[in-house]
Amino acid sequence: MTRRFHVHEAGVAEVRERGHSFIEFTLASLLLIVILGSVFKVLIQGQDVAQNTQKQTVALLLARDMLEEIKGKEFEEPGTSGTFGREAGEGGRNRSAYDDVDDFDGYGQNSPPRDVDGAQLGEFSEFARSVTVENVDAGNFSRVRSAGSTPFKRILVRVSSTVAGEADIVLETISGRK
Ligand SMILES: [Ca+2]
Ligand SMILES: [Ca+2]
Repeated sequence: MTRRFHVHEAGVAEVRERGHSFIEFTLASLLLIVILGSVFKVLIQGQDVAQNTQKQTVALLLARDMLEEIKGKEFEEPGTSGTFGREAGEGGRNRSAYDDVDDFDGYGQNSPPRDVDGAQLGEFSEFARSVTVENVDAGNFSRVRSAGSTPFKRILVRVSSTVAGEADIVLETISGRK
């Protein structure tokens, strides 16, 4: 009897131990799922940040590319003074005939952006690029003056994403009559 009792005790102990093992295994599994969930979340967030940073860099390069192109032009139509806007033969999306900075005023909003000959840059279809040029006050560059009236022009290049909620990149510079 005594022996059988011991066997029974051992059996109960074994069942209890199995019960503990099962609970521990379940808890460990749940913990692992929670940890893996957090790890995946961090990885996905990291990927989003990296993609966003890459897009912002591309937008910045597109804006800088246009700004450099404009900065390489004359302050106003060669041989004139106080003129503003595109002259004859400088129309449309083809910028190859643009020779002064205000020729770019109102250029765009082009999505995708276009190269100097007006061809669409299809690989940047997620972006739109536009330009604004304004005469500004000689003593206060944030004050806009009528077109052609001052020796300073503010050039604004804006690159925006076609994806809603993403911030625009805006580059600005002041060009002065030399
Ligand atoms: Ca012009
Ligand atoms: Ca011109």
